[in-house]
Amino acid sequence: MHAWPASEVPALPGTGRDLRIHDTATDGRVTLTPGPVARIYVCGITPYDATHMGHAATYNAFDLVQRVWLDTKRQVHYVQNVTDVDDPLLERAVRDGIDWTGLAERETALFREDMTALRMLPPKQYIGAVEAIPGIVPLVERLRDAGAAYDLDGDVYFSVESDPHFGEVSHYDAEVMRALSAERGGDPERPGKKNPLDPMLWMAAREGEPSWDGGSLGRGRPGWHIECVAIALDHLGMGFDVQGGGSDLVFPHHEMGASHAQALTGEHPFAKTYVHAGMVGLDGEKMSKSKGNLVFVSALRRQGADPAAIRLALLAHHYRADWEWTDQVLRDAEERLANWRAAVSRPDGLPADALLEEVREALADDLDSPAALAAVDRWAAAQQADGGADESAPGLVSRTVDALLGVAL
Ligand code: 5CA
Ligand code: ZN
Repeated sequence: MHAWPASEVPALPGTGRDLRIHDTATDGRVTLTPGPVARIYVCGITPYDATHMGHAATYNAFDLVQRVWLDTKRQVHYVQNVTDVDDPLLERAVRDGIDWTGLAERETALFREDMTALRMLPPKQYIGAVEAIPGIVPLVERLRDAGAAYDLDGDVYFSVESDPHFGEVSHYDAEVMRALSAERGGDPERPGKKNPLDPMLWMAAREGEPSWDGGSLGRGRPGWHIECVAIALDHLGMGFDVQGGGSDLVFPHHEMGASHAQALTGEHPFAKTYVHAGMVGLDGEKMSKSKGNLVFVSALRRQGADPAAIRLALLAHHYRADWEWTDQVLRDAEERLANWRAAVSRPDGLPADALLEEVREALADDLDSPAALAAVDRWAAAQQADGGADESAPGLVSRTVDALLGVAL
């Protein structure tokens, strides 16, 4: 699959700081010190509906991670998937009486447009589950041959007991795992499984559903977690720097993915750091396609919202917080954007070198984007009140905001 066009990241004077970020697996803060090429995998959308503000908030968090890395003069190898075949997508296509491939293509195209408008950096590889199938099949065969997977009426399950590190991403107890597994695509009640938590690696072809040649596995389609593992191992390898997603992916998705990869390779860890963004809600509930309580990025754009304001609305919340979308959030962001634009449109201004360092420090401190916005607010207010004679200041502020926050003034 192709990704979307990259917006240019302006160069800034000096060098950024190493990112200190919350790691789910150790439940503590770690300082990331990747090599010259930082490696990140972020779980992509299941394209059966348009990008909502919750998705956008999660992708914004991982865009900031990359911007901090770029500012430390590292390159970034970013990989993202598209879950373009899965139960919810197939169910939606049946409900709406449309072809599932057309639905996936349409929503993925809209996602690309939204990401471009929001100036999210594109992944180097953007890979669909369907195109990953030829790489997934041999991995499942290997797991089965190693005794880490077993057959149940033609479906193939992963045995969580095959990974001694199982549980070390989420640290949830068995009861919580069981409840989350049932809620998020697992089938803990199915009889015949070795462990109720065991997730499916390969689903035998079902009547009326798409299926692919699975070699010795028979016709079928891949499970969800092995999809991301196959793509990440193919392009990034074991021990990449960050796996990212929303907090709803901690269990089972990222726990199971880590165990699949660790059982496959005998190496640990799959990702060095697991980073999770909070959930965006609407009217007291998590925004989700299945609940239908959604505010779409594309709808806001159609209504005339400036993408830069949408992005500022995301940045006004700390990435780990759970927060609620309201119309006021966008109005506040629009006001902030207008203030910033007015401040940088003056021909000269207050020196901004200290501001650059404040923004750098705020982002390095667990991506504290609200603190970064507050620093720019202070500069803009002082600039409007007193002005200054530094001709390079407005340009430096624009470049800082563009390079580090992805906002074009
Ligand atoms: N295709 C899988 C990942 S492999 C998936 O979870 N797709 S998704 O479309 O449901 O979500 C895409 C990304 O947005 C995931 O990282 C998910 O954690 C995140 N996300 C979904 N809903 C919200 C929300 N309400 N708030 C914040 N992030 C969300
Ligand atoms: Zn994933």
